[in-house]
Amino acid sequence: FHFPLSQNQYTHTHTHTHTWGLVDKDRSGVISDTELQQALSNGTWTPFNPVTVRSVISMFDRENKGGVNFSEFGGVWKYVTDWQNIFRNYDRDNSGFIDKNELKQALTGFGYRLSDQFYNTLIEKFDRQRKGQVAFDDFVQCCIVLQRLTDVFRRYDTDQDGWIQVSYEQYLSMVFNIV
Ligand SMILES: [Ca+2]
Ligand SMILES: [Ca+2]
Ligand SMILES: [Ca+2]
Repeated sequence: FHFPLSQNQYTHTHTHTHTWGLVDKDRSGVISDTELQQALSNGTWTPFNPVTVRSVISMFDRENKGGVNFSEFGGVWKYVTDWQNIFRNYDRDNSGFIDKNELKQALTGFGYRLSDQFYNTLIEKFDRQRKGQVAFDDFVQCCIVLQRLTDVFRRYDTDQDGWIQVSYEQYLSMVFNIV
């Protein structure tokens, strides 16, 4: 299973002084969700998905301060840039959106084995703009959620046969790990 990105890869990154100065608008020393959201573009005129912003910030925010400091921001920026490259790579027709077939190629490339029917479900769930395909921010959110759910599943699927049997309380714990 080869998922391309995990937050651990980004703990040691070089700093991005220039970008930092532009993004930390109120010069508080912490980049908030709103500041990061304003700095990011999904390639359309709609605001960047706030849920994706929250997911990314919380991945790098080590002290639970609701934002990232200068050194953590280096990781955030590299993470987003890497996703942009992946997105461009799989957006084969350069439409600025990932359609179902492109999503299939991307996720298959990451090691997921999912049915055609499930790709419809994914598009339906993450396509905020109702275009039948996903923009950059929604694509990233889709991948983050899939990875999170898969990680939890795999923790229970100790024999790795793709099946788990869980009790009611185990189920609740699983869900609590995710929500
Ligand atoms: Ca700030
Ligand atoms: Ca496309
Ligand atoms: Ca199993």
